[in-house]
Amino acid sequence: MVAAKTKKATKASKKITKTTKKPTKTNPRTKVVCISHKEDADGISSAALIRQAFGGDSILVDYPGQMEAIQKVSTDEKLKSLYICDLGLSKKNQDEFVELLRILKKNHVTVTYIDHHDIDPKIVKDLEKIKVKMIHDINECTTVQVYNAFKSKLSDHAPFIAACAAITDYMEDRPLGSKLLQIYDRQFALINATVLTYNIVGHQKDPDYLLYLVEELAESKFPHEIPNTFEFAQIQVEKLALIIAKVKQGMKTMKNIGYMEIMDSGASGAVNFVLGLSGKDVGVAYKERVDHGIYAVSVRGSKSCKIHLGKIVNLLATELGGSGGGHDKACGAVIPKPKIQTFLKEFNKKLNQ
Ligand SMILES: [Mn+2]
Repeated sequence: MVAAKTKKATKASKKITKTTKKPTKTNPRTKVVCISHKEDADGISSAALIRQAFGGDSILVDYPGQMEAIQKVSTDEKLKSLYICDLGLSKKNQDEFVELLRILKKNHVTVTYIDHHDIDPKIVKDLEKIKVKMIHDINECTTVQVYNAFKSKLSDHAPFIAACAAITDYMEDRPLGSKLLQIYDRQFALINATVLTYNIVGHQKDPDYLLYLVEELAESKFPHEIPNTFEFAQIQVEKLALIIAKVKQGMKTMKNIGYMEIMDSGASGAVNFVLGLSGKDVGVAYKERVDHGIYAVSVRGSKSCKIHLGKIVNLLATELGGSGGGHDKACGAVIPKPKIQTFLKEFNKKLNQ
């Protein structure tokens, strides 16, 4: 519409006088893009609410893919406004993140970073200095923060999506998250959050389906209204039951951790079982990424674990030439293949304090 109007106007002005200068100075930047986390309901739901509020395109990435995605969109000359959601930073990528955003700001792109992962205070200062809009609270999940910041542009269905995201991030007991959950029947929200999560987890290799989920949620659909979600969730549940059996057989322990190498499912799907079945306060599951020469590591802490696991993992993974980080009781890392045993031993040691 806008383009057509401009064309018309140009034609009309040409008729009047040929010497009228072309409107070359008008800003060609019109595009809105949201880069969000693809691996869980908080990331997918954040992308959905941003889409509902501002339109535009969604790009879904995992932690290792986030820098490449930001780099790629920053070369888009049409980009006007970029939202980055639910993508925590680590020692390894935080400086590059600031640099990429600095370039975007120089190009007059509006950048909004919304997240709840632990962040280096120095990086917060750097981002504020270059005038990135920061919405950052480690006490509420990202979707709840997106909802809270932009609710005037969102439908009355949006709090439900935010409540589902809070549930799957274990943050439905926080001040804002719990208020949103209160609007709905708890069981109704739980089953929807769980079905959504199983559909996200089971479609990690199907980017089109994940984008379809973002669209459906942005159109105010409940997860249960999206075709075949329950059937798909049932298949996932059955797969998980098989993983439980395997963890019972293959899990090992050290003094402070239960751990297991996972061969035929995702590490993040198995790690809660490793934690629970080991009886330890910390569970570790790791899976080899054969082509990359690394292990993808998932770490979870029990309720009685008082150490901030994300901070320890960030430091240790960086020391070993990998990267990592996250929350106090749920975090992840990428560890070079030959260093995995060192990682386990050192991690176990650091938990002695
Ligand atoms: Mn999150």
